[in-house]
Amino acid sequence: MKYRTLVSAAALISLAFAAPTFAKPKPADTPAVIANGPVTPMTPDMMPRYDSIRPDADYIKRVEMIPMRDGVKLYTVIVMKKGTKDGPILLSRTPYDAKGTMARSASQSATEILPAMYEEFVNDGYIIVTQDVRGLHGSEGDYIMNRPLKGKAGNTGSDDSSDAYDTIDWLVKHTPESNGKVGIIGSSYLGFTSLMAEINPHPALKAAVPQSPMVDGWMGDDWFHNGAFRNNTLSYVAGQTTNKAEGGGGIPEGVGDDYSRWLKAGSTGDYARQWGLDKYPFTQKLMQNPAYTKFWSDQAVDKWLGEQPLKVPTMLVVGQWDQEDSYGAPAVYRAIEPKDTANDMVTLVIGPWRHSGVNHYGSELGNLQFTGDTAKEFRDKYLKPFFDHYLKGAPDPKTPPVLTYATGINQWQETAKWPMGTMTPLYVGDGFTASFTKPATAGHDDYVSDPSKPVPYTPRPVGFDNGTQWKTWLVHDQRFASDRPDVLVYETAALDAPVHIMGAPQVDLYAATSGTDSDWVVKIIDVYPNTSSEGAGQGHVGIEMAGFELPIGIEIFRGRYVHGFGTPAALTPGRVENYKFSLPNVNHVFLPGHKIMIQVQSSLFPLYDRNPQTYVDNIFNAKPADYKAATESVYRGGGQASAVWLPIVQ
Ligand code: PG9
Repeated sequence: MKYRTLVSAAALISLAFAAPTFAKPKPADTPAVIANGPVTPMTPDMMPRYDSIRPDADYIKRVEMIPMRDGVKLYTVIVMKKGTKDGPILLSRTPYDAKGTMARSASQSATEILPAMYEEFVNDGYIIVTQDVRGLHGSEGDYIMNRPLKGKAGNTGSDDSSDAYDTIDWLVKHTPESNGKVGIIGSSYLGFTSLMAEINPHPALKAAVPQSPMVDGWMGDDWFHNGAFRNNTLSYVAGQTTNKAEGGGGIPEGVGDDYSRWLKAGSTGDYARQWGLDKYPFTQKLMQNPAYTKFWSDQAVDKWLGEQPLKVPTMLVVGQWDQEDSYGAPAVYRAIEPKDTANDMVTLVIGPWRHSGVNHYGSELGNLQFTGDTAKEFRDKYLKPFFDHYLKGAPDPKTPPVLTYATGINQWQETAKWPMGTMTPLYVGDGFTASFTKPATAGHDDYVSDPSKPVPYTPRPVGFDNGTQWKTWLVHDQRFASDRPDVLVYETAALDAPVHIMGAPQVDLYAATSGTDSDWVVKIIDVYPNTSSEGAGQGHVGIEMAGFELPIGIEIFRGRYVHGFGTPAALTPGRVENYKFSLPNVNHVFLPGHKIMIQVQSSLFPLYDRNPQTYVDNIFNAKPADYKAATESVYRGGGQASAVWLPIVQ
């Protein structure tokens, strides 16, 4: 009423002051009004939801809040084809949004809403279940990054082991379409939750496939590698541990080259403070634990599994060029394989993949092309038969103890154990040669490592959020680094016979610095012949491979830990130290005509934080004045013969 009164008074006033008089609208101008028609009420128009699963959908989807033993309920999405019965359950437990994972597209087809890796399974009567881990997305409770096992690292409550147990218990009791058997699978963080389910496992858990699992975040999975910190993870922490209702997106840095942005920021702590990332509890834990403290050693999942009886058939999967978690699967394999006395419960798989590549399209990686979709080949020929046997009672597929894809000759190989081969030193020699013969003379080669001009880990512009660059940097041609004066390059003569390695090359570096701390980066590289004839039929793309420097392994080691990961100490300027560390596990054949190259440098930026090269208590908080150029010396021959020891089978 009030609104109408106001309007009529205003109308009268305006009419009184209006200059021209308006002609009365003729009847034809007036829109036709249906007299005496139904009066449509002005009621609210919002629908509570759209029922996206139509009657003709080929699947059913249920969303359950499954209660854990402490009362916390976890958001769980269950999808199966209509008509499923006696179906095995394939479970994944994720920090990356179960709801979104199980709705890849808006479709009436199960294979279109599910991640591609499930196609073979859901079409064969499997029940696909994905659950948000405690405290994230749809699940209740508080979130702790990689929540430690109860009784470890100060955790006195539930963990991903008991949450998996309670989830499986509920699923087998409340999913009438299931056959009561459960498998668990997942990559990266989901590899971690898969492993956690194997500790005090529920009796219905019959098989596990942890892929690129996060196992030891300091040694070599995600957060650090041998003590060097991985800068890209700070935005991950913000994305993962910001209240989901507030978005939790990436850091608002804008566009541009991460190399210059991080260099300008100073230390990693400076960068964190600049962007407010130091406020995040987990970032604070990272920065409070730069060394291998109990915070880290108490969370080493391989140690936990090594303390447990082996109860669940396990297939550990990792990519040969896994840029995020190359450490975990081989570490767990080393820990549990000795318990597999019949050699039929634990399998290690190393495929020609990037991180999580096993669940995607595996026919190529960067410039490399393989024999076909190696990921689907693996899923069809090995992964599904493995689950079918344990979850559906299918015949034993005789899954091999070790399955690796021999790059270079591009073929799957099954072996009884891992690693294979005989450790053989490839020495760095004078004249920047590399040879299996120990150098006759002793000496050293020097370079100046300047923290103001660190070696990029991939050609600039660097974009941590550039997915293609991030997924392929470990197979990027290393010629962008070879010509730098702060990269030492040693190479063999062209091989006259294949050199086949199956295992983890071991760095055996004798080096000194004029500073009081230093990082050492070592790469083993397959150098393609400088002709374009190489390529046809060898699984790579022709001319681009002429002279290509393909990394077969790259790793970093923070020098302060040379005498113990838990006991960092300043280096003595000029004193030669012996650095021993592992490169990733590989199956690779260096073909005749190729050369084997070793590169040595002291930074891999901005992926890894810069070492100021003067010893400070905590590099996260290094000051600008701490960053000093240093002369680095790599020793060869005599009693200090630097080498990379290769696991040669042929
Ligand atoms: N490997 C992924 C990751 C973990 C932590 C930091 C950055 C990346 C992952 O678990 O998905």
